[in-house]
Amino acid sequence: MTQTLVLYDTLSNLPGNNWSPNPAKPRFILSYKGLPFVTVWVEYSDISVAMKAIGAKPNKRSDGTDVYPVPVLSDPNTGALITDSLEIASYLEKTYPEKAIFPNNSESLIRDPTSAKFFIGVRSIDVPLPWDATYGEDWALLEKGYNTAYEWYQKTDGKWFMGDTFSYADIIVACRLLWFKRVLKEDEWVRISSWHGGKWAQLLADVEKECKLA
Ligand SMILES: N[C@@H](CCC(=O)N[C@@H](CS)C(=O)NCC(=O)O)C(=O)O
Repeated sequence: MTQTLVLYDTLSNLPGNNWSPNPAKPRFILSYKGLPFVTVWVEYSDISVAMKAIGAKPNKRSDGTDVYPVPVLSDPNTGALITDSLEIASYLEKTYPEKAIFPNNSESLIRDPTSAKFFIGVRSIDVPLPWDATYGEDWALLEKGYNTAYEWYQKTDGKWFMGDTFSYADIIVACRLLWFKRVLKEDEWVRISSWHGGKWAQLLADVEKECKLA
């Protein structure tokens, strides 16, 4: 029987805690694959010290210094301790291949620099907090990112990024949306929800349902 995996995530004052987009990605995968897991919630200010203390590997900041972020996944079934949402996704797919999240060799697509278009598009959805009245221009940028993502979604017949095939790409998009939904003021989320005929609120709801998190 599979032993319970441990996901390290960061706390919030929101009901249910869950808000941060990168730790949300492994949460969606664990739930999608039906793996038993618990969450250890870490105060944002304690993340670095706490993750170093459990022996997690650091990531590199752009200036080359170490950072010890969440998510981190501990798997007592194998002894693995993995840092970084994409590394965790790879690990889970390799170790628990049932209910694939990288169908059609899409992991190499996400990792391949020549396929960066995909990733840049997903990243261009990313606009830093805080969201306030000065966001006029960034709203335009954000909407542009979603226009691009919408075009990609329109290129297939099904509701997922790969048509009828659910994949990690949908989880990435959904986790960004989840973050917006959780941290933005309600009217700001309503604004995003109104784009493309309600596509984004629907996609988030669909991915939550597919991952049994709804
Ligand atoms: N590339 C990492 C980024 C993770 C990340 O940015 N984590 C934030 C919380 S969402 C963090 O732990 N920051 C801690 C810090 O900066 O000290 C991933 O995808 O997992």
